[in-house]
Amino acid sequence: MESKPASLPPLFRQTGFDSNPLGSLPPLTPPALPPSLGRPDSADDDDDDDDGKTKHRYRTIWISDIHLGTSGCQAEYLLDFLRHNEAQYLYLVGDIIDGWQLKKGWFWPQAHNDVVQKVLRKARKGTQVIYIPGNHDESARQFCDHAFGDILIREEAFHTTLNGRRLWVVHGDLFDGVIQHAKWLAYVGDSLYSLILVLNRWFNRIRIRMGFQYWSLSQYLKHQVKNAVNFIGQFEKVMTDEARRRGCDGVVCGHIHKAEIRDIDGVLYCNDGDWVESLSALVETTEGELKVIYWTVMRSPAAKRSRDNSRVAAG
Ligand SMILES: [Mn+2]
Repeated sequence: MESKPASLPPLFRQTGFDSNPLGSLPPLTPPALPPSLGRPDSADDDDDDDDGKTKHRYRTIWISDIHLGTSGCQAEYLLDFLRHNEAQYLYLVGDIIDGWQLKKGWFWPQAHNDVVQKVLRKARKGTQVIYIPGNHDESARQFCDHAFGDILIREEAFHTTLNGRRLWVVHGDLFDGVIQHAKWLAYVGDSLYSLILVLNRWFNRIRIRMGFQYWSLSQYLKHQVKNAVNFIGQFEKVMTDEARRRGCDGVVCGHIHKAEIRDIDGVLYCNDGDWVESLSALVETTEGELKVIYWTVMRSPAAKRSRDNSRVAAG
């Protein structure tokens, strides 16, 4: 049975799939991170000791589509996740800081800063952090193959799991262009869709008065929505085909904000989801098993405190 919702997956509204709507972003010096990041994060050290017992340990964690710098970013949940999960390898699979939005208007509450601090601190403490820029943080791509402190910046990476599976790690936006055209619909949300239904009635009333035939705007849009939903299937196919071409057993990507682990024609498709709505990560356990985890509940009072503080900062 088809269980796909009729409405467009919300993420399309978040990211769109524009190849480059703002043109090139101004170069950032130093690379891609706000200047306040240099300060010591001693406050953060305290949090860590709060609940050291509840930590989960993984071999690898992949997260992406955090969109720091936007109000949609669920930084407090991510912070809580980072506090309670450790790994030997941490991959940041693109759209970490949303340069597109920051360019339009600066939005940087404390919690967003804390996330960056937390990642830098993990890197310092021995986690191998690999940052693969996406389309919303594409200005960081100019620093590919450089290191930002302990963080390596790469356009793509290859990860070998404990049991020897070779995974191609990439954000995924570079393969949008191959796929489809109805990108404008990405911005159409549910409420806008309802508005369109109303407009459709008025539109046709006028058309008929002017002697034209009825033409369903809403039906046209529904058809476009179906194309957009279909986009996910095509995206998965293109990504796994590319992984195969690279001699890999699978791909790990983000970009479409839909966490998933699936075998597609013998190639493993893994998507680590996002931190705007699904609050998910992909992990490799210490036994080499891959799974998606959702972090939808805050675990500590410290996280709650930070959430309250960031509300003040944002408000
Ligand atoms: Mn993206």
